[in-house]
Amino acid sequence: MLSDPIVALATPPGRSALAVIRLSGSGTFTVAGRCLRPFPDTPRTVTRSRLAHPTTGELIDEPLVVRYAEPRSYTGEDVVEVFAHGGLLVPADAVAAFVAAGARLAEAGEFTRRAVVNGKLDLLQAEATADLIDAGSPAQRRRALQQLDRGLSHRLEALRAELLELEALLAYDIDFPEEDEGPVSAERVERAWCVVRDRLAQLLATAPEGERLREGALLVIAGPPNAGKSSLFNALLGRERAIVTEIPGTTRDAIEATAVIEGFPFRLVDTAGLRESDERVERLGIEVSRRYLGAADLIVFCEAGDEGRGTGDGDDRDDFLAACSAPVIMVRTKADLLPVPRPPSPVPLVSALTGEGLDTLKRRLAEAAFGRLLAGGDVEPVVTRARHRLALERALDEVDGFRAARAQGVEAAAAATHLRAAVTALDELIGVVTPDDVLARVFATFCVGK
Ligand SMILES: Nc1nc2c(ncn2[C@@H]2O[C@H](COP(=O)(O)OP(=O)(O)OP(=O)(O)O)[C@@H](O)[C@H]2O)c(=O)[nH]1
Ligand SMILES: [Mg+2]
Repeated sequence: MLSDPIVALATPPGRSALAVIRLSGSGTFTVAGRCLRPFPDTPRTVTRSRLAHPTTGELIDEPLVVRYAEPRSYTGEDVVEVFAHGGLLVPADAVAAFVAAGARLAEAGEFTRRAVVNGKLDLLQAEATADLIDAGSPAQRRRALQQLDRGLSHRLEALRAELLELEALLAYDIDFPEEDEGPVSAERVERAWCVVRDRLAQLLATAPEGERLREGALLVIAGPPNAGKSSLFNALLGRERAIVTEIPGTTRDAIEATAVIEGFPFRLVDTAGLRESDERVERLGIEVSRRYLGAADLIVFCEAGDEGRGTGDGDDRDDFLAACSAPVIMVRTKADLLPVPRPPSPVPLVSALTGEGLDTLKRRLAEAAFGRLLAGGDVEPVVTRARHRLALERALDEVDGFRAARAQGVEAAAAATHLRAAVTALDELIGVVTPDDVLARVFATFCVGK
């Protein structure tokens, strides 16, 4: 693994009070020292310095500088952090000066990658770092922090230890194959197996909501024309994003926007009203609606409350609902138009106009899309990426393979290879043994400077 000195701007370019430039690698102090006078002589102490180009000597800024000596740094290498003034020119000139002094521009995620390689972070923590930066809702932030705190890593390590114990139980069988009833009974192995299998399956069961938490739940608002879909969409977003008129067929194309509902991330989609139409553009719009409905995590089906069973044909609606694979929450819109006292309604009433029923609807949406996470609080670890899910599926397959092999009378040593394979899957997931291509895939999505 290369440890040559790298440099990057750790903050986004643009008008700002400060910009942070970071350097890491062996020889970093020498490189940085060519540009910074004075160069801090004590680690972890802020020093006021002058930053100049190493060859022209031109003054670029008067920044604050901190140096961290390896291994006590983010990357585990010698690191220098420079707090310069922000804007477009100063940070760019500062980076250019360090490059002229011998540093190389860092690749995306290269600092964190080095932290992983040097054992400062495991792979799950590295991913959590990226998740924390990308978090757009409180639930995402809390989840990322928990994973950064090794919540998921601890759980996986515990699972790994249990698999190794199960393997150790078998060792008796391997050592004393002739004995009918060895010191470890078959029931004991079976019990231990059940415990590990359950834990693996439980963790794997968090994947759908965990992945949804990272990406935002796709919530599609559907229903007949003029049902108040766009009005509800705007009300949930808290801004007038979609056009609303009294003309049925107003919304043609699907409109997508992100929203935080009850602290959870959602991708809201407003769609064209569903009806038979001879109009070409509208028909295309309805086709788009159907595609979104096919991909939805959750559907809100609107019917106007003031029009009896709704503006749509009841059979159409039932056909539509039968064809949806995602959970559907029915709502009656325009509740304010209903007579008071309200007629009894089996479905929740909402009014985009007065806000009535919106809080209840929001809670139901969060419950429907993230019920398991809500129930587990922030304590239970959750898997949030396809990478995690695939590794756990592999581990579970091997654990099942182990039991099947035992049932078929395969000798203990051979059956145990399944347990080994399951342990390897968990090791790769945590990042104990990480093949280069796994590292490359994980860090491909990082930003430069992280
Ligand atoms: N009183 C009242 N009127 C509403 C409410 N929500 C929507 N409307 C009215 O109903 C009409 C249709 O609203 P939209 O939100 O455009 O309905 P839509 O379902 O998006 O309609 P299409 O895009 O044509 O399918 C407009 O005149 C809105 O002002 C509500 O909560 N109360
Ligand atoms: Mg609309």
